[in-house]
Amino acid sequence: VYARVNYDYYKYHPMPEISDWMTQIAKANPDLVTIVEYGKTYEKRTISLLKVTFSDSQNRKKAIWVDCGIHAREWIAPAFCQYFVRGILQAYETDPKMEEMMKNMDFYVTPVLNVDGYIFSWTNNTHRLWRKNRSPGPPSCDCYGTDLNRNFDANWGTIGVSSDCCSNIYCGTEPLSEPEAQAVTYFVGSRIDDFLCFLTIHSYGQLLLVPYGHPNFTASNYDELMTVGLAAADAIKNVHGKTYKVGTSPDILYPNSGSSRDWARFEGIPFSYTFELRDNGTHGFKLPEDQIQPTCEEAYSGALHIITYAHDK
Ligand code: ING
Ligand code: ZN
Repeated sequence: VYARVNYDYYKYHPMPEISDWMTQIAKANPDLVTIVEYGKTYEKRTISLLKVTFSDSQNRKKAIWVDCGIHAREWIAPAFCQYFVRGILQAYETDPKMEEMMKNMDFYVTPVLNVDGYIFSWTNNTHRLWRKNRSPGPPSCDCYGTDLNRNFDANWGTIGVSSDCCSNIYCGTEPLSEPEAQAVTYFVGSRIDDFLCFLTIHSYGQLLLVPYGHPNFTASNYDELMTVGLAAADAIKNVHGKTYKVGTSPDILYPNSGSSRDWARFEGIPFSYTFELRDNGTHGFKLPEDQIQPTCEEAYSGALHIITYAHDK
């Protein structure tokens, strides 16, 4: 049985409160939830995820990946990951389909991947819109931070990036120069064949992006990714009427390289998507707290559509 913890899911929380929440939810649900520490940030903080699964089962399971907070300022994303974990735990109690999925699959959820950046974005209002991690640039450059979603080993450095370490889309000195990108790559890579879904959560723009960000590459299952993505967008719309666009980033906005989504698909994970949550630019990264609940509700519905499709296939 799922034991709830006292937490306001409809407010933004600083990192220590999110870490406490992780500890509490694991402690309260020892048969369902464990904390896995799988990396260190540049500033030597621990990167942790919650593994959610029905733990009696002995057989080798499939797996689902969800990460939030790869970009510091996108505060709605960590809020979503926490809502998502509570959601699947609650559904496990009441919904036979979720029980079945939790018996067959491990859910790996990282509430905050870019821990240093997230903390920095909370330190004072001047840093609220920080995006990157907090590693210093090369000796020739005085700025801080690499864009972690340009640092993965997927056509690294080729398009939609900057080599200027002061840029918000600085891709780093080489693929996986950043410990946060390494942590995801090595953890997911260690059981790559088990993963059915790789969902990486951002804001804002109300988009579901499919691989690839590089216009010269097309995913072998592009048609299926689009069909499933469009159905997920329908599921999202059915909750509060919000429209999400579905497509590759070059088709919808502009190309990019080195994203975790593209890396995951190149490695063979079939259902790899970037979620860009609310809104469409009215509030942007500073999404008001009264929109946390509806945003999470609709995105949960979209994510569950993709996960259920992948499970049933
Ligand atoms: N957007 C993502 C980024 O890494 C993206 C994904 C890429 C969107 C290219 C559109 C075009 O830039 C955000 N908001 O971080
Ligand atoms: Zn982002």
